[in-house]
Amino acid sequence: MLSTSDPEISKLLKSELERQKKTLGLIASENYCSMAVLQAQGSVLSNKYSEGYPKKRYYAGNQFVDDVETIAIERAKRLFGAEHANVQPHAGAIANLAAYVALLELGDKLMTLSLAQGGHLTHGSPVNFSGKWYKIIHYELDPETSMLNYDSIEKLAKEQKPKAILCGYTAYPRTIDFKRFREIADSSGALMIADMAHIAGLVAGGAHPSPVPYADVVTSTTHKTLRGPRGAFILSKEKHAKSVDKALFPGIQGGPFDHSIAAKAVCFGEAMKLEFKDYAIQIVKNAKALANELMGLGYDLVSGGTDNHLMLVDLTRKGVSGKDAQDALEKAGIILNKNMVPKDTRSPFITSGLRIGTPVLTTRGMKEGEMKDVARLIDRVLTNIGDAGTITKVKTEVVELCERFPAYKEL
Ligand code: DSN
Repeated sequence: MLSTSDPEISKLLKSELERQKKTLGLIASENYCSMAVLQAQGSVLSNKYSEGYPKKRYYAGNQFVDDVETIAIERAKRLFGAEHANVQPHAGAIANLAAYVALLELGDKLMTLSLAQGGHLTHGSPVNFSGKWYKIIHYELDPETSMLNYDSIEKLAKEQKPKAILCGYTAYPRTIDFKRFREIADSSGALMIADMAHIAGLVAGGAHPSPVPYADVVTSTTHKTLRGPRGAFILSKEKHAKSVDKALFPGIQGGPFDHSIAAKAVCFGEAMKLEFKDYAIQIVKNAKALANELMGLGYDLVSGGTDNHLMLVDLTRKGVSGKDAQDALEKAGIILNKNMVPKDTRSPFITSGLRIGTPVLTTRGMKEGEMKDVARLIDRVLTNIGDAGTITKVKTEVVELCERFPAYKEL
Protein backbone atom coordinates (compact mmCIF):
# COMPACT_ATOMS: atom_id res chain seq x y z
CA MET A 1 0.00 0.00 0.00
CA LEU A 2 2.77 2.39 0.91
CA SER A 3 4.45 1.89 -2.46
CA THR A 4 1.41 3.36 -4.26
CA SER A 5 0.36 5.96 -1.66
CA ASP A 6 3.87 7.26 -0.93
CA PRO A 7 6.46 5.85 -3.33
CA GLU A 8 9.10 8.28 -2.07
CA ILE A 9 9.08 6.95 1.51
CA SER A 10 8.39 3.39 0.35
CA LYS A 11 11.54 3.42 -1.76
CA LEU A 12 13.62 4.60 1.19
CA LEU A 13 12.21 1.87 3.45
CA LYS A 14 13.10 -0.73 0.82
CA SER A 15 16.60 0.69 0.56
CA GLU A 16 17.02 0.53 4.33
CA LEU A 17 15.84 -3.09 4.33
CA GLU A 18 18.42 -3.90 1.66
CA ARG A 19 21.09 -2.07 3.68
CA GLN A 20 20.25 -4.14 6.76
CA LYS A 21 20.31 -7.35 4.71
CA LYS A 22 23.59 -6.67 2.92
CA THR A 23 25.79 -5.13 5.62
CA LEU A 24 27.36 -6.47 8.80
CA GLY A 25 25.67 -4.70 11.72
CA LEU A 26 28.18 -4.38 14.53
CA ILE A 27 26.71 -1.43 16.42
CA ALA A 28 26.56 -2.77 19.98
CA SER A 29 23.26 -1.06 20.79
CA GLU A 30 21.35 -2.30 17.74
CA ASN A 31 19.55 -5.52 16.87
CA TYR A 32 17.16 -6.97 14.29
CA CYS A 33 13.82 -7.66 15.98
CA SER A 34 11.45 -10.43 14.91
CA MET A 35 8.67 -10.12 12.33
CA ALA A 36 6.20 -10.56 15.22
CA VAL A 37 7.65 -7.52 17.00
CA LEU A 38 7.54 -5.50 13.76
CA GLN A 39 3.91 -6.52 13.20
CA ALA A 40 2.83 -5.45 16.70
CA GLN A 41 4.76 -2.20 16.34
CA GLY A 42 3.03 -1.46 13.04
CA SER A 43 -0.47 -2.28 14.33
CA VAL A 44 -3.70 -0.29 14.80
CA LEU A 45 -2.81 0.25 18.45
CA SER A 46 -0.93 3.24 17.04
CA ASN A 47 -4.36 4.92 16.79
CA LYS A 48 -5.33 4.85 20.46
CA TYR A 49 -5.03 7.37 23.29
CA SER A 50 -4.78 5.78 26.72
CA GLU A 51 -3.24 8.27 29.15
CA GLY A 52 -3.07 6.66 32.57
CA TYR A 53 -2.49 3.03 33.49
CA PRO A 54 -4.60 -0.13 33.01
CA LYS A 55 -8.12 0.38 34.44
CA LYS A 56 -7.28 4.02 35.28
CA ARG A 57 -7.45 5.83 31.93
CA TYR A 58 -8.56 9.29 30.90
CA TYR A 59 -10.21 8.04 27.67
CA ALA A 60 -12.83 5.43 26.76
CA GLY A 61 -12.28 2.43 24.53
CA ASN A 62 -9.27 0.97 26.29
CA GLN A 63 -10.46 -2.56 27.06
CA PHE A 64 -7.97 -4.20 24.68
CA VAL A 65 -5.19 -1.72 25.35
CA ASP A 66 -5.58 -2.46 29.08
CA ASP A 67 -5.11 -6.17 28.46
CA VAL A 68 -2.08 -5.58 26.24
CA GLU A 69 -0.38 -3.35 28.82
CA THR A 70 -1.23 -5.70 31.70
CA ILE A 71 0.29 -8.62 29.80
CA ALA A 72 3.41 -6.56 29.02
CA ILE A 73 3.77 -5.60 32.72
CA GLU A 74 3.27 -9.16 33.96
CA ARG A 75 5.74 -10.56 31.40
CA ALA A 76 8.38 -7.96 32.26
CA LYS A 77 8.01 -8.76 35.97
CA ARG A 78 8.22 -12.49 35.35
CA LEU A 79 11.12 -12.29 32.88
CA PHE A 80 13.31 -10.27 35.24
CA GLY A 81 11.87 -11.35 38.61
CA ALA A 82 10.87 -7.75 39.39
CA GLU A 83 8.38 -6.50 41.98
CA HIS A 84 7.09 -3.70 39.74
CA ALA A 85 7.25 -2.83 36.04
CA ASN A 86 6.33 0.24 34.04
CA VAL A 87 6.33 -0.45 30.30
CA GLN A 88 5.39 3.03 29.07
CA PRO A 89 8.71 4.91 28.61
CA HIS A 90 9.18 5.84 24.97
CA ALA A 91 12.98 5.68 25.21
CA GLY A 92 15.87 4.90 27.51
CA ALA A 93 16.59 8.58 28.15
CA ILE A 94 13.00 9.06 29.33
CA ALA A 95 13.24 5.98 31.55
CA ASN A 96 16.34 7.46 33.19
CA LEU A 97 14.64 10.84 33.59
CA ALA A 98 11.69 9.08 35.27
CA ALA A 99 14.02 7.17 37.60
CA TYR A 100 15.68 10.42 38.70
CA VAL A 101 12.35 12.25 39.10
CA ALA A 102 11.06 9.32 41.16
CA LEU A 103 14.04 9.13 43.51
CA LEU A 104 15.77 12.54 43.54
CA GLU A 105 14.99 16.19 44.15
CA LEU A 106 16.46 18.79 41.80
CA GLY A 107 20.06 19.50 42.82
CA ASP A 108 20.55 16.17 44.59
CA LYS A 109 23.89 14.41 44.24
CA LEU A 110 23.98 11.60 41.70
CA MET A 111 27.09 9.46 41.28
CA THR A 112 27.74 8.01 37.82
CA LEU A 113 30.38 7.05 35.27
CA SER A 114 30.86 9.79 32.65
CA LEU A 115 29.89 9.43 29.00
CA ALA A 116 33.57 9.60 27.99
CA GLN A 117 34.38 6.61 30.21
CA GLY A 118 31.45 4.49 28.97
CA GLY A 119 28.35 5.99 30.61
CA HIS A 120 25.54 7.76 28.76
CA LEU A 121 24.40 11.31 28.06
CA THR A 122 21.69 10.85 30.71
CA HIS A 123 24.30 9.84 33.27
CA GLY A 124 25.13 13.45 34.01
CA SER A 125 26.60 14.89 30.82
CA PRO A 126 26.76 18.70 31.14
CA VAL A 127 24.83 19.08 27.87
CA ASN A 128 21.98 16.85 29.11
CA PHE A 129 19.15 17.54 31.61
CA SER A 130 20.86 15.12 34.00
CA GLY A 131 24.01 17.22 34.16
CA LYS A 132 22.06 20.47 34.48
CA TRP A 133 19.47 19.44 37.08
CA TYR A 134 21.50 17.24 39.43
CA LYS A 135 24.86 17.60 41.12
CA ILE A 136 26.88 14.98 39.31
CA ILE A 137 29.82 13.21 40.89
CA HIS A 138 31.67 10.95 38.46
CA TYR A 139 33.51 7.85 39.56
CA GLU A 140 36.34 6.76 37.25
CA LEU A 141 37.51 3.51 35.73
CA ASP A 142 40.76 2.16 37.12
CA PRO A 143 43.53 3.89 35.12
CA GLU A 144 45.55 0.67 34.90
CA THR A 145 42.89 -1.90 34.03
CA SER A 146 40.14 0.30 32.52
CA MET A 147 37.74 -1.68 34.69
CA LEU A 148 35.47 -0.65 37.55
CA ASN A 149 37.43 -0.34 40.78
CA TYR A 150 34.77 -1.05 43.40
CA ASP A 151 36.97 -0.08 46.36
CA SER A 152 37.68 3.37 44.95
CA ILE A 153 33.99 3.82 44.01
CA GLU A 154 33.10 2.92 47.61
CA LYS A 155 35.64 5.40 48.97
CA LEU A 156 34.23 8.19 46.79
CA ALA A 157 30.65 7.30 47.73
CA LYS A 158 31.48 7.43 51.43
CA GLU A 159 33.12 10.85 50.97
CA GLN A 160 30.46 12.35 48.74
CA LYS A 161 27.32 10.72 50.19
CA PRO A 162 25.27 10.91 46.96
CA LYS A 163 21.50 10.47 47.01
CA ALA A 164 21.85 7.77 44.36
CA ILE A 165 24.56 5.78 42.61
CA LEU A 166 24.02 4.73 39.02
CA CYS A 167 25.65 1.73 37.37
CA GLY A 168 25.12 0.24 33.90
CA TYR A 169 26.88 1.59 30.80
CA THR A 170 26.94 1.92 27.03
CA ALA A 171 30.58 1.09 26.38
CA TYR A 172 31.85 -1.13 29.19
CA PRO A 173 32.95 -4.58 28.03
CA ARG A 174 33.14 -6.26 31.43
CA THR A 175 30.73 -7.90 33.88
CA ILE A 176 29.17 -5.49 36.36
CA ASP A 177 29.07 -6.64 39.98
CA PHE A 178 25.63 -5.34 40.94
CA LYS A 179 25.79 -6.96 44.39
CA ARG A 180 28.92 -4.94 45.12
CA PHE A 181 27.17 -1.75 43.95
CA ARG A 182 24.35 -2.49 46.43
CA GLU A 183 26.91 -2.84 49.21
CA ILE A 184 28.50 0.46 48.16
CA ALA A 185 25.10 2.16 48.08
CA ASP A 186 24.24 0.79 51.52
CA SER A 187 27.61 1.75 52.99
CA SER A 188 27.09 5.38 51.91
CA GLY A 189 23.34 5.68 52.48
CA ALA A 190 22.60 5.98 48.75
CA LEU A 191 19.87 4.60 46.54
CA MET A 192 20.96 2.37 43.65
CA ILE A 193 19.86 2.83 40.04
CA ALA A 194 20.94 0.35 37.36
CA ASP A 195 20.68 1.24 33.67
CA MET A 196 20.76 -2.21 32.06
CA ALA A 197 19.76 -1.05 28.56
CA HIS A 198 22.80 -2.56 26.86
CA ILE A 199 22.79 -5.89 28.66
CA ALA A 200 19.03 -6.47 29.18
CA GLY A 201 19.00 -9.40 26.73
CA LEU A 202 22.04 -10.96 28.40
CA VAL A 203 20.34 -10.57 31.79
CA ALA A 204 17.09 -12.07 30.46
CA GLY A 205 18.98 -15.00 28.97
CA GLY A 206 21.18 -15.58 32.03
CA ALA A 207 24.41 -14.51 30.28
CA HIS A 208 25.04 -11.60 32.70
CA PRO A 209 24.11 -11.27 36.40
CA SER A 210 20.89 -9.36 37.03
CA PRO A 211 20.72 -5.98 38.77
CA VAL A 212 17.06 -6.55 39.67
CA PRO A 213 17.58 -8.20 43.10
CA TYR A 214 19.86 -5.32 44.17
CA ALA A 215 18.82 -2.02 42.58
CA ASP A 216 16.04 0.24 43.84
CA VAL A 217 15.20 1.09 40.23
CA VAL A 218 16.35 -0.57 36.99
CA THR A 219 15.92 1.21 33.66
CA SER A 220 16.26 -0.41 30.26
CA THR A 221 15.54 -0.15 26.59
CA THR A 222 13.92 -3.00 24.67
CA HIS A 223 15.71 -2.74 21.33
CA LYS A 224 19.31 -3.64 22.15
CA THR A 225 20.40 -7.15 23.24
CA LEU A 226 16.77 -7.77 24.28
CA ARG A 227 15.84 -7.65 20.56
CA GLY A 228 12.48 -5.94 20.93
CA PRO A 229 10.92 -2.78 19.53
CA ARG A 230 12.48 0.66 19.97
CA GLY A 231 11.33 1.64 23.47
CA ALA A 232 12.03 1.27 27.16
CA PHE A 233 10.75 0.09 30.53
CA ILE A 234 11.44 0.55 34.22
CA LEU A 235 11.58 -2.11 36.94
CA SER A 236 11.57 -1.26 40.61
CA LYS A 237 11.08 -2.46 44.13
CA GLU A 238 7.43 -2.26 45.20
CA LYS A 239 8.24 0.60 47.61
CA HIS A 240 9.18 2.82 44.62
CA ALA A 241 6.31 1.68 42.36
CA LYS A 242 4.04 4.69 42.95
CA SER A 243 6.82 7.26 42.59
CA VAL A 244 8.07 5.63 39.36
CA ASP A 245 4.59 5.50 37.83
CA LYS A 246 3.76 9.07 38.86
CA ALA A 247 7.13 10.33 37.64
CA LEU A 248 6.53 8.92 34.17
CA PHE A 249 2.84 9.77 33.88
CA PRO A 250 1.67 12.46 34.47
CA GLY A 251 5.16 13.70 35.40
CA ILE A 252 6.92 13.35 32.05
CA GLN A 253 4.95 11.63 29.29
CA GLY A 254 1.43 11.97 27.93
CA GLY A 255 -0.25 9.19 25.99
CA PRO A 256 1.64 5.90 25.93
CA PHE A 257 2.63 4.30 22.61
CA ASP A 258 0.26 1.34 22.81
CA HIS A 259 1.66 -0.19 19.61
CA SER A 260 5.12 -0.16 21.18
CA ILE A 261 3.78 -1.63 24.41
CA ALA A 262 2.24 -4.51 22.42
CA ALA A 263 5.59 -5.05 20.70
CA LYS A 264 7.36 -4.95 24.08
CA ALA A 265 4.96 -7.66 25.32
CA VAL A 266 5.87 -9.79 22.26
CA CYS A 267 9.56 -9.19 22.92
CA PHE A 268 9.28 -10.18 26.61
CA GLY A 269 7.39 -13.31 25.50
CA GLU A 270 10.16 -14.18 23.05
CA ALA A 271 12.84 -13.60 25.68
CA MET A 272 11.12 -16.09 28.02
CA LYS A 273 11.63 -18.91 25.51
CA LEU A 274 14.45 -21.38 25.98
CA GLU A 275 15.97 -20.43 22.60
CA PHE A 276 16.58 -16.93 23.90
CA LYS A 277 18.96 -18.30 26.53
CA ASP A 278 20.99 -19.91 23.74
CA TYR A 279 20.89 -16.61 21.85
CA ALA A 280 22.17 -14.58 24.81
CA ILE A 281 24.96 -17.06 25.52
CA GLN A 282 25.95 -17.10 21.83
CA ILE A 283 26.16 -13.27 21.76
CA VAL A 284 28.85 -13.45 24.45
CA LYS A 285 30.66 -16.40 22.82
CA ASN A 286 30.70 -14.47 19.56
CA ALA A 287 32.02 -11.32 21.23
CA LYS A 288 34.82 -13.31 22.87
CA ALA A 289 35.70 -14.99 19.55
CA LEU A 290 35.77 -11.66 17.71
CA ALA A 291 37.80 -10.05 20.50
CA ASN A 292 40.35 -12.89 20.58
CA GLU A 293 40.80 -12.83 16.82
CA LEU A 294 41.26 -9.05 16.79
CA MET A 295 43.84 -9.28 19.59
CA GLY A 296 45.57 -12.05 17.66
CA LEU A 297 45.76 -9.66 14.71
CA GLY A 298 47.53 -7.11 16.92
CA TYR A 299 44.68 -4.89 18.05
CA ASP A 300 44.58 -3.43 21.57
CA LEU A 301 41.30 -4.05 23.33
CA VAL A 302 40.35 -1.81 26.24
CA SER A 303 40.53 -3.94 29.43
CA GLY A 304 42.11 -6.73 27.37
CA GLY A 305 38.91 -8.39 26.16
CA THR A 306 35.21 -8.73 26.84
CA ASP A 307 32.72 -10.52 29.09
CA ASN A 308 29.59 -9.28 27.36
CA HIS A 309 28.25 -8.32 23.92
CA LEU A 310 30.75 -5.57 23.09
CA MET A 311 34.39 -4.65 22.91
CA LEU A 312 36.33 -1.40 22.57
CA VAL A 313 39.24 -1.37 20.16
CA ASP A 314 41.94 1.18 20.95
CA LEU A 315 43.42 2.19 17.58
CA THR A 316 46.09 4.50 19.03
CA ARG A 317 48.96 2.13 18.21
CA LYS A 318 47.54 1.51 14.72
CA GLY A 319 47.75 5.22 13.97
CA VAL A 320 44.16 5.40 12.65
CA SER A 321 41.43 7.57 14.16
CA GLY A 322 38.07 6.09 15.13
CA LYS A 323 36.33 8.31 12.58
CA ASP A 324 38.56 7.27 9.67
CA ALA A 325 38.19 3.62 10.67
CA GLN A 326 34.40 3.91 10.92
CA ASP A 327 34.15 5.63 7.53
CA ALA A 328 36.41 3.14 5.72
CA LEU A 329 34.58 0.16 7.23
CA GLU A 330 31.20 1.64 6.30
CA LYS A 331 32.32 1.81 2.67
CA ALA A 332 33.06 -1.92 2.89
CA GLY A 333 29.62 -2.68 4.39
CA ILE A 334 30.84 -3.09 7.97
CA ILE A 335 28.73 -0.85 10.20
CA LEU A 336 30.01 0.12 13.64
CA ASN A 337 30.73 3.27 15.60
CA LYS A 338 33.76 5.26 16.61
CA ASN A 339 34.17 5.52 20.36
CA MET A 340 36.30 7.30 22.91
CA VAL A 341 38.85 5.11 24.66
CA PRO A 342 40.43 5.76 28.09
CA LYS A 343 42.94 8.63 28.00
CA ASP A 344 41.71 9.53 24.51
CA THR A 345 43.42 12.65 23.19
CA ARG A 346 41.01 13.06 20.27
CA SER A 347 37.57 14.72 20.41
CA PRO A 348 34.34 12.68 20.62
CA PHE A 349 33.78 13.49 16.91
CA ILE A 350 37.08 11.87 15.92
CA THR A 351 38.06 9.49 18.78
CA SER A 352 40.82 6.88 18.90
CA GLY A 353 38.63 3.83 19.17
CA LEU A 354 35.85 1.65 17.84
CA ARG A 355 32.97 0.00 19.68
CA ILE A 356 32.02 -3.38 18.24
CA GLY A 357 29.03 -5.50 19.29
CA THR A 358 27.73 -8.92 18.27
CA PRO A 359 23.92 -8.88 18.91
CA VAL A 360 22.90 -8.38 15.25
CA LEU A 361 25.27 -10.94 13.74
CA THR A 362 24.21 -13.44 16.42
CA THR A 363 20.56 -12.81 15.50
CA ARG A 364 21.52 -13.64 11.90
CA GLY A 365 22.81 -17.01 13.11
CA MET A 366 26.55 -16.39 12.89
CA LYS A 367 28.82 -18.24 15.29
CA GLU A 368 32.46 -18.17 16.42
CA GLY A 369 33.84 -19.24 13.01
CA GLU A 370 32.17 -16.32 11.25
CA MET A 371 33.43 -13.94 13.96
CA LYS A 372 36.99 -14.84 12.99
CA ASP A 373 36.13 -14.02 9.36
CA VAL A 374 34.59 -10.71 10.43
CA ALA A 375 37.73 -9.79 12.43
CA ARG A 376 39.90 -10.50 9.38
CA LEU A 377 37.63 -8.42 7.13
CA ILE A 378 37.89 -5.51 9.59
CA ASP A 379 41.66 -5.91 9.70
CA ARG A 380 42.01 -5.93 5.91
CA VAL A 381 40.17 -2.62 5.67
CA LEU A 382 42.06 -1.00 8.53
CA THR A 383 45.51 -2.09 7.39
CA ASN A 384 44.78 -0.83 3.85
CA ILE A 385 42.90 2.29 4.83
CA GLY A 386 42.17 4.44 1.81
CA ASP A 387 42.77 1.60 -0.66
CA ALA A 388 39.69 1.45 -2.89
CA GLY A 389 40.56 -2.00 -4.27
CA THR A 390 40.60 -3.55 -0.79
CA ILE A 391 37.30 -1.92 0.09
CA THR A 392 35.65 -3.29 -3.08
CA LYS A 393 36.96 -6.82 -2.42
CA VAL A 394 35.94 -6.78 1.25
CA LYS A 395 32.50 -5.43 0.35
CA THR A 396 31.92 -8.38 -2.01
CA GLU A 397 32.89 -10.80 0.77
CA VAL A 398 30.64 -8.97 3.25
CA VAL A 399 27.65 -9.39 0.91
CA GLU A 400 28.48 -13.09 0.44
CA LEU A 401 28.63 -13.59 4.21
CA CYS A 402 25.34 -11.72 4.67
CA GLU A 403 23.69 -13.90 2.01
CA ARG A 404 24.79 -17.05 3.86
CA PHE A 405 23.04 -15.69 6.99
CA PRO A 406 20.01 -13.92 5.57
CA ALA A 407 18.05 -11.37 7.57
CA TYR A 408 14.30 -10.79 7.12
CA LYS A 409 13.84 -13.58 4.54
CA GLU A 410 10.07 -12.90 4.71
CA LEU A 411 10.44 -9.34 3.44
N1 DSN B 1 22.82 5.37 21.76
C1 DSN B 1 22.91 4.17 22.57
C2 DSN B 1 24.20 3.46 22.35
O1 DSN B 1 24.61 3.40 21.21
O2 DSN B 1 24.80 2.94 23.27
C3 DSN B 1 22.66 4.42 24.00
O3 DSN B 1 21.46 5.09 24.14
